[in-house]
Amino acid sequence: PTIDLIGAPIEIGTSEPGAVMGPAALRTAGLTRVLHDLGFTVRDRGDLAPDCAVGQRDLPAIRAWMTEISRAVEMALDGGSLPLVAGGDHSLSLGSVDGVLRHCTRSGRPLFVLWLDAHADFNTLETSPSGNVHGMPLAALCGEPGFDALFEGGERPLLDPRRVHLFGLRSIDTGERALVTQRQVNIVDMRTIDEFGVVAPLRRILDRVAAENGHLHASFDVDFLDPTIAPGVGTTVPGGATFREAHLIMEMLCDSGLVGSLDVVELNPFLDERGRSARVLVELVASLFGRRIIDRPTEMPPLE
Ligand code: DIR
Ligand code: MN
Ligand code: MN
Ligand code: MN
Repeated sequence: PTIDLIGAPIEIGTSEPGAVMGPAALRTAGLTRVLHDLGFTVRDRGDLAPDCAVGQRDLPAIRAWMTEISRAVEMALDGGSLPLVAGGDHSLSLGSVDGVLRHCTRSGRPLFVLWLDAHADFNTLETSPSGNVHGMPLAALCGEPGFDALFEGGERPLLDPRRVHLFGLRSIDTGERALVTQRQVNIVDMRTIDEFGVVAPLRRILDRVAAENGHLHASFDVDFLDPTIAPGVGTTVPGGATFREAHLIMEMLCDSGLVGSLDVVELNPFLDERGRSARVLVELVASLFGRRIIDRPTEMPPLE
């Protein structure tokens, strides 16, 4: 199996500079080596560098980025590789999910998106209190109005909001809260995780994807994690997933064999503490791609 590592050092979508260093920090923390040691062929495609400014909140520049990211992801999938997009702020998922959508439209498989994030990222230009595009990618992908300027002309495939699963939600703006309800986005919020843990809700999602022979795209925002274990992100929200919860999610995703593409986004090394968050992310990615403590039967042995 081959993994295409695609660096997307983009911070146009956020007001907090530093995410541009994310791909470099993930490489420094050993991302490529860990995957290689797990038996994968890793093709590091380097960092994408579209011909535009790297500035912040620059809408025309976002379109150039999205086109590049989308093409790189679609090409990886068409060639049978699994694209791993290392960010970069979460606006990059506009491109990555667009690329996956184009691939899935051709292969005829339904696309499901697992959005591991403290936020819903379902703001529109109208509902957004911040104006930051990293809070908008899902709304844009699902075809909410106002985003056409961000995509190249012509038809673009849209994401079905009923196949989007938010996981770990604990911060949502008033306008996007109304919108996710209206669009029937699936939500496992932190309250649900507190009550039921991560296993039951995630199993339900995975069963659904498997039943429909879907492609699962996982989009991992660092702020899904609790800030005590991952401080290196611009928008920390207290009360996030623990290391054990996140780790178990990765192991379950691995066991499911359903994940066909992955984003790791919002790592801000400038805000990190000596690479801690980057190292946690590499550990989690390793678990998603098959690192385990010991091979064991999937069922617990019966207790005496
Ligand atoms: C907020 C923050 N909802 C916004 N979003 C973030 O600006 O739209 N997403 N940080 O990851
Ligand atoms: Mn495919
Ligand atoms: Mn996000
Ligand atoms: Mn977030």
